[in-house]
Amino acid sequence: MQVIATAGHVDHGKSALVRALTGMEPDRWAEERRRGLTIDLGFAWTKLPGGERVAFVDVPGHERFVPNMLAGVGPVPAVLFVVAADGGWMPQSAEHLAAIDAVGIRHGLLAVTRSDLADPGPATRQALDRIWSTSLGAVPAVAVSAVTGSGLPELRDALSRLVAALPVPDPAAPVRLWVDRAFSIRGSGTVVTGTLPAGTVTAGQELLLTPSLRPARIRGLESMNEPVASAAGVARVAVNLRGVPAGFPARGMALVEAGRWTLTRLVDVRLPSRDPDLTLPSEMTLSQMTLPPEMTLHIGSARTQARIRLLGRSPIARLALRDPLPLHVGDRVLLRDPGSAAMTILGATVLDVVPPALARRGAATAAGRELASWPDPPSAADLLRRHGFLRAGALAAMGVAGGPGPVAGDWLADPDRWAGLRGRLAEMVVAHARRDPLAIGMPPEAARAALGLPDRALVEALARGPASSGGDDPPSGQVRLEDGYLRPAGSPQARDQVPGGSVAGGSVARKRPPSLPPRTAAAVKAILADLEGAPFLAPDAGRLRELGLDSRAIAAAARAGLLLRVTEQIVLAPDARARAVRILARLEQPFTTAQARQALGTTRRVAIPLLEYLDRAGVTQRLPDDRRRLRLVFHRHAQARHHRLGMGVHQPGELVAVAAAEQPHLDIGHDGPPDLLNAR
Ligand SMILES: Nc1nc2c(ncn2[C@@H]2O[C@H](COP(=O)(O)OP(=O)(O)O)[C@@H](O)[C@H]2O)c(=O)[nH]1
Ligand SMILES: [Mg+2]
Repeated sequence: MQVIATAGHVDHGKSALVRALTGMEPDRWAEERRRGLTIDLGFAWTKLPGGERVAFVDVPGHERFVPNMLAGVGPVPAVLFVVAADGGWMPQSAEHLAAIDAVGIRHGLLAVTRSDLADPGPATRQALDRIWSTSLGAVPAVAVSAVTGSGLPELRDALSRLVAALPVPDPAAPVRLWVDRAFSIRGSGTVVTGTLPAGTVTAGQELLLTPSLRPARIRGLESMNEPVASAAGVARVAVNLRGVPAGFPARGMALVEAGRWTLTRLVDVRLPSRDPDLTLPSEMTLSQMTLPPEMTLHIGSARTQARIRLLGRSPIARLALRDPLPLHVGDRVLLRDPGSAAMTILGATVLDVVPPALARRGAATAAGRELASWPDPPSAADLLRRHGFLRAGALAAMGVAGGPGPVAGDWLADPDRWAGLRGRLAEMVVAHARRDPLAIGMPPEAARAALGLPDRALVEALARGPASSGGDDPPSGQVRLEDGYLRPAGSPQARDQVPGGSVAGGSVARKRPPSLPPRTAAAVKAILADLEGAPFLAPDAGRLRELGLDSRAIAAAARAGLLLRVTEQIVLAPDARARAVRILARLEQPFTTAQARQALGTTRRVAIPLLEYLDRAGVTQRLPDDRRRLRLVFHRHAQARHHRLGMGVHQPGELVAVAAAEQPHLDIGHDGPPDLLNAR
């Protein structure tokens, strides 16, 4: 199916022609029929000789009803341009043609009507000459009479050829159905009609009604008065909506698919660099022409007011819309100045539907220069260059396909911007580490804010580096992300300075520890040597002071996985916890503090905080009588592994030992119980 709109001056025979072609009455209103004047859009359809079905949107020709005409022409792919043989080229002939050109309609046909009243030759030549230089280009012309019927078979054949040559739109394209009529039917409820230019609507589908974004489910669907389960554009459709009160929908609203359009009040557009208004000399440029500060913007069946700001001396303008519209990059919008003496109709191409603010001095001029160099329509690369970062979903909602793969999550990045940021992040992290060597590293959130990035995941992706980085570190130095902090990659690693054997194996070895200043690393080495023979005799305050291990240094060493910090002042080797669990598992359960202290070979000064630490970690359970027992704890991974290995029955202690030994180091001094253990 195809949809064709009529166009042409009032009283030139548009409605009569549609009536003759379809046998249907396009003038729907009693007032229209009484006055013999089309006021609003009319709809009629027929089958062409080739079997193709075609619907006509019959528009009013009178200058007072140009907005209605634009609502009808907005979404259609082709026009039937009508000129009366006895009337010739008239003001609304010119205005309609300018509108068609502004919308960018490329397919059409000229019908010279009332050819029973005058020689159609002069009017045909006049019209073809005008049409030729517009988006319609060269069109076939047919002389007809709606009264005698002469020329009608030829016109039908020409329409058949026109329809056959029209492009078939993508049935998977995003749905945007501009409402041109809304009414309610007793028993059915709210109905809206429109020309579906592309995509598919289906009964049961949920769409959103703009600008409110009110959800509206399709209860039923008709195309040309016949119920259908679905309709693919191009089609005339009547949609029965559920969830929308009668009287709510109106012309200019649109039914759209969620997530596939950008509802916006601000757009950057390209104006024609030459004014198509035929009343101005054609060599006059926009910069010489004074645009009114405000014009009426039309797209589809919608119209709203647009404040216009030219960006520098370019043909680029920023439009601030009174009402939000569902738009895509590449959309054609029409700007009209109803107040001007000389009619002004401009077609503009939407270049950006979420344009960035123009805050800096000179930003407008720079933006104008940049956008003027963009192709029509702009590509994903153009938009990414402007925005730096866009979510894949946002780009899709702009109607822009393609683009590079995401750099993090669903974030797309401009390749140049991305490369530059990697260098800046490295510099920042190095500077941060130099300022504060004991710091755990730079929080990614701080880096995100400093780089002005929209999401921390981008910082983390920058730190991970390009997937295919060669063996050599770039000279600027790279960054690594460890334990949730950013550190320079090239810095010496504290762990290398500690005897390998004294560092706990397993879980700690999986992580790359951050660098510690040499003094702290040496102190840790000394502590671990002290603990070699008596693993639960924690160094006392004097020893810590002597080694220069203040609470900051202890915290840094604990984060690096080199020490287990039981409390601020009680530190053990990182494997102390797993060792303690193994020892306590051998005791009869429950056990007293004294029994535990004895088995661990330590003092009350260490035993009590250590047991409390194990309580918090969910390893031990303190009973009301102050005794403790090991909890029956299943670590998810341990449990999974047991199942995988087909292990049979286990003693509670054994399971706990497996679970606890598999825990990565937990510094739970401040944060309470960790969530890594799952008590059952
Ligand atoms: N003689 C003659 N009259 C026509 C023809 N087509 C339309 N008319 C008359 O011209 C007038 C305007 O026609 P109408 O279809 O309403 O024009 P519209 O304003 O372009 O829709 C009406 O009185 C029609 O009867 C035609 O081919 N021959
Ligand atoms: Mg009419």
